[in-house]
This record gives sequence, structure tokens and C-alpha cells, in this order.
Amino acid sequence: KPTLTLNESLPYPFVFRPDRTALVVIDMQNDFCAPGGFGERLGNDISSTRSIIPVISRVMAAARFAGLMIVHTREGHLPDLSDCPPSKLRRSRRQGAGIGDEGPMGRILIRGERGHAIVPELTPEAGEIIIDKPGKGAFFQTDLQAILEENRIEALILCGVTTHVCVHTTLREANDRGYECLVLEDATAAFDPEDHAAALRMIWQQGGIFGWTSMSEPVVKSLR
Ligand code: TIU
Repeated sequence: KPTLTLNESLPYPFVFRPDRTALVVIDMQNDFCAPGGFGERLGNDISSTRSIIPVISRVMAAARFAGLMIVHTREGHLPDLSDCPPSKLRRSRRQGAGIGDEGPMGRILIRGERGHAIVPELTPEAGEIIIDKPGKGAFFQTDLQAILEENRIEALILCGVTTHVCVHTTLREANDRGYECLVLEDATAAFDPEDHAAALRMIWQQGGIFGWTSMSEPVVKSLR
């Protein structure tokens, strides 16, 4: 399989093998992208997280076309909250968005509820991996690392929400596990654009201390 080079990435060209690369779509759930969900109840404007849905859709289509492994993650907890740290529960309640509380889309951030589901536009296809995670990072208390190793994956292309929280935590976990990471600037979002910009800068500074960033279009083009 050929090696692809993205000349447009920061801080320098990102080189990857499609057969050793996974697209990881992080937490594109109703709870972060739909009215009445966890994100909005925390006091955020969800227009930024909604705006990346069509961008991710294009990237996902290109990844499917090129045969990349696709991983979807969902943040959420068991109905009895046994996998939710008391600290996380306390802080969510204090903010008026208690994990497990009833909302317009069912219980907030609980597996199986409508709020927990991936937005309909980005529904996973058969054969794609879905990782249910209790934390911000996709590696903590999940099978993700074992699945990536089984598939001989060496590099991750990350998108989803939010840039500075679950995308960054997953990026950092992946770094410590030896994966090369590319984060898509226009296919990630935070509720506050300052958090988004700062989080992106943190990736490529110091010669790419956590990896690379790029706009989506060069990636889509390279996969065609
Ligand atoms: N998925 C994710 O980023 N979870 C969060 O709680 N993000 C916030 O920005 N709150």
C-alpha cells in the first residue's frame, strides 16, 4: 500500500499509510451536538459542535472509500452510574447537568439513551468499531488499544468533540502509547473558539509535541 504525504499539515508534512491508519471520530453524540443535551445544559452554545457534522461526514466518506479503519467513540455511563467517578458526578450536578438526570433526550450521558447516541448524520456503518468510554480519553477502561494492535494500526486521524477535552485527552493517551496523531482543525470543535484554537496550537508547537494538525480537505483529497 502506498504511503501518503500531507504537505499542508503543521508543523511539517504528515506521512501515513492508509492501511496502518485509523480515523477516530470522538463523541459526536446528541448529548454534545443536539439541543437539550449535556453540552448545552452545561451552559454551552452547541452551534460550533453541530457545524462540524458535514465536515466529518465528508472525511468519513473518504476514509470508507480508502478502506481506513473507522472508530467511533461515545462518552457515557452505565444506568446505575457504577462506572462514573463520584468526582465527575458531583461536578456535573453542580453545573446543572447531572449525569443520569432526566433530560429531553433521556437520562444525560447514559448508555442506551437517545442523548448518548451518535448524531444520525454520522451513524456508524456495519463493521466499524464503536468504543464506549466512561472517561474523556478513549483508551481509559476500553478495548481500544487491543483493537488497534490487532489491526496493526500505527497512526490515528482524530476528529470530533470537544477539541480541548475528549479529543485532547485521547490524543495524549495515544501519544504515550506510541501512535502518530493528526488532528483535523475543521473537523473538531469546542464550545468556546479560544479553547479550540489553544488546543490546536498545543499539538503542533515544539516541533509537533503531540503530532500534527491539518484542515480536512487535503486529507479527503489524499484518500481519493
Ligand atoms: N466529549 C467531550 O469532550 N466531553 C466533554 O465533557 N466535553 C466538554 O467540553 N465538556
